[in-house]
Amino acid sequence: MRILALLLLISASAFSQQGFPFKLPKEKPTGQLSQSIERNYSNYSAPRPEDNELFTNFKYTKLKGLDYNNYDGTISRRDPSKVIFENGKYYVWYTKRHTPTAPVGPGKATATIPSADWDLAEIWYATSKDGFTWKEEGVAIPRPEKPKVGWRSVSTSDILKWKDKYYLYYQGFMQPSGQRGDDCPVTVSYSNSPDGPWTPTHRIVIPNGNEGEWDQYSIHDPYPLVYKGKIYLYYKSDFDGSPNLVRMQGLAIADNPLGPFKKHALNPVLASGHETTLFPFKEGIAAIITRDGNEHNTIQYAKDGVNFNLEAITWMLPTAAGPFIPDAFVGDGNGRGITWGLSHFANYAPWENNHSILTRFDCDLSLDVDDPYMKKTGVYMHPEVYYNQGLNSEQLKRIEKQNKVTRKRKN
Ligand code: AAL
Repeated sequence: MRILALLLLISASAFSQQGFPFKLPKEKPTGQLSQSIERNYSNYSAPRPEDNELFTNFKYTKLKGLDYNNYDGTISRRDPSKVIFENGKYYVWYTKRHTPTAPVGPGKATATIPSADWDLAEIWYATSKDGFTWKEEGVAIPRPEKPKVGWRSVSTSDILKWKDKYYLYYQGFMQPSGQRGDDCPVTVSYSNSPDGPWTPTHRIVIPNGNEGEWDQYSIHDPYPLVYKGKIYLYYKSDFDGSPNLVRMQGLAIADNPLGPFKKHALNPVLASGHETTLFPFKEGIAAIITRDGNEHNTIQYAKDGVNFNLEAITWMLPTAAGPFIPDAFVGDGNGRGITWGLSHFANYAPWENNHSILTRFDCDLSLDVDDPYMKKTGVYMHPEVYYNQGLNSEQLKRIEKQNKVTRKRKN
């Protein structure tokens, strides 16, 4: 009986005699743990962020070589593709808008004046020797004539290399963005060389969902990877119809780059995120989740490319990131991760000059790099960064109202 009691005591808590150990155990301690400690061991690949391969900070560097017309809003570059390395240099594709004015909203848009930052846009590309200085090479995908898919705008592209051919997937707008919503399907062009010429299919390759389905209006941010010998193309849709749209990501899988793509039965496979960035990691797929949903500002991982779990919480994540993924199209179940890429800063100027700029980001989400500067959890921000998130006039009014109530109560 006494032996049994002793055994029970030992199994109830491995550290009950001395309390939680001073040296953080590398493995989950046996015995009863608080929910937080339990989660720290069971939800994350390591109990310390420094050892968590999917935790990182992000560092940003201004790009050299791209001109923005004095940032007057007439030139915008945004939504970079993945970066690939071909012919001794890095390549990136992106949405470029070069219009007489900045966007004016759907009510005032015309055949030449854009409604949104990505309206009346084309897909351009640039190359670089070092990833910091970029040379704009020219247009890859111009807008086709009406009524072909993308006649109003082509935007938000991403690249796939498959059997020595190149495929650019992109959003094809048939109306100014914002007319009903940000509605479009996805189309594809292909080429024998990253320098083009590109042959448009003029076909919708990822169609909108049926009426009443979550992705009935928009297929955004097409993001192809090669995984398990197939093309895994992730995409976003915005839905729910409320002014605060819900954004989630789906997955469509194909054996052939021109389709047919079959939407996954478990769609949406990611409940959070916007312009989601994915890359092969170990035997699965990792995702950088920004902005939208309960799990924004996290990095997630799906061992099977479908069922994602939260692996790290971080901040200042790159918006619409297109990383350099050396093994994006290998699909051998041994993903090595990423260390840099391009992303964008939207709303770079006030509304009259509204446009976006491309930027470089660096990180350590790689199994082959160990950069301690990327693993710090306490990053210093100048107080001005906080004050820039100031209260608006409506909020100030609300506070004044509350003050009045409080003052009355005291009297
Ligand atoms: C971004 C992307 C898509 C949208 C628009 C341009 O947030 O999700 O590309 O259509 O904005």
